[in-house]
Amino acid sequence: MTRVLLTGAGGELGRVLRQSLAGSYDLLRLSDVSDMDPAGPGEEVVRCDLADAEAVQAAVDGCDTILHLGGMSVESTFEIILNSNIRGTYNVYEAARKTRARRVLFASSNHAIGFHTRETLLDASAELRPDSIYGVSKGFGEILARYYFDKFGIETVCVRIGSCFEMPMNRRMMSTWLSSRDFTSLVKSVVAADRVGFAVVYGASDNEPQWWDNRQTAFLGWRPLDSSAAFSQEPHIVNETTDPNDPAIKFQGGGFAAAGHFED
Ligand code: NAI
Ligand code: 15L
Repeated sequence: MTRVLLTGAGGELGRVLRQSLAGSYDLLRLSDVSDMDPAGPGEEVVRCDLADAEAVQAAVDGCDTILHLGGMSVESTFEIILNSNIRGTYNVYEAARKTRARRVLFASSNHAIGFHTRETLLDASAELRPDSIYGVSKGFGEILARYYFDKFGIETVCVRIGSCFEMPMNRRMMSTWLSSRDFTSLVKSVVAADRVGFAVVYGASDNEPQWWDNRQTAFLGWRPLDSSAAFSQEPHIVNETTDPNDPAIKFQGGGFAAAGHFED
């Protein structure tokens, strides 16, 4: 039996997974604070604010696998990030511990390592260098996941998602782009693996140029099939002008690294 909870099911990637994972598991329970379509076959829909521990417990109960995508997905106020990403992720792990869930896929972000320069090839052991309070919250989620594995044996794969959109929107995304198809196959690999322990994988397609090395998670057997190269001749990619000293070009996090502090 594989009973899966998907948080953030009403968001962009949640909606992608709802469609692409349909029928793959015994149950796909969909949860979000925002509106979602009514449940279809094999689905349950549970509205819940991640900051509400009791509601999160009810959403997690009965699920062995959690795809934790819910939360603030860009830079914001500390208050919002605290409730959605920090408290919210803590609530998910506490509920997982109490219900003895087996495995979590944590939707981390490249912004947890966004202050590494583009000429640095990163692997799973790279130092966290968040480029924003949003990135800090993803680093928190990763270290929390580490703790829940070491102390309670709850497995996690932290997926440092690059840029999962229909196509790369700028030259930076030629390296960070992740197709929906590759994202789905990565999620399926994480759910299907016999054992994952605690692991960090970069969610990027088979792009050129590469900034990230996933050899440490070869055990997942995940092979991205798409590549940003298919978009290399798009006018918005060819014609983009870049200044190597611009922080948005220097750092992997791009505009997040270049931006000022959100609360200023
Ligand atoms: P999104 O913003 O479209 O979806 C996030 C969902 O989380 C929304 O439906 C929102 O209502 C829900 N949410 C926010 N706060 C909540 C709360 N307190 N309680 C319950 N639900 C709450 O973001 P997207 O693009 O779908 O991303 C999904 C996850 O993947 C996010 O955690 C994001 O940080 C991460 N990610 C996405 C990337 C991308 O390229 N789309 C890149 C890197 C990370
Ligand atoms: C993210 O973490 C965001 O959720 C997404 O909206 C994009 O900004 C992405 O990173 C990116 O770096 O392109």
